[in-house]
Amino acid sequence: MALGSNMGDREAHLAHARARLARLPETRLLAASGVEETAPLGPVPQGPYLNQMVLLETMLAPAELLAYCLAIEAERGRVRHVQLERWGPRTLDLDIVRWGERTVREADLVIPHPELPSRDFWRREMAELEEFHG
Ligand code: PH2
Ligand code: MG
Ligand code: MG
Repeated sequence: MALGSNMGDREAHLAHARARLARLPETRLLAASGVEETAPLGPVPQGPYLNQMVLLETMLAPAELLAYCLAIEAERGRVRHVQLERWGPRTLDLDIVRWGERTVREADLVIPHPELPSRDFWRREMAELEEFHG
């Protein structure tokens, strides 16, 4: 799962996300990559991000994990605007990037994440977690 923040206390938002993910039911946080600052991608002018990747082991279903992610984002005051939401600034963004070898193609959830091939920092952070893969 990818963590991202470019508004407010970015470190605190990521720390909150790690703590909350680690305490989800039937879920363990197995590893976390380093936190890195990255230039904003996309068409919207905005500040730099802190990004990080974490490795979870969970018995939750993908849709259940997604629902928890949206709730955790909301805890950090994230407001979803109609316009520019897809690329705009955010206090906390939690994206499910990979789920082992599984694929998901739902209206609100696509795994692997479609941006994975184009985000060097995601692939770099994921490589840091490689040694923990089963
Ligand atoms: N997320 C976005 C848009 N742009 N840029 C960086 N550097 N990192 C992100 O996580 C990011 C972004 C939409 O989710
Ligand atoms: Mg995102
Ligand atoms: Mg997102």
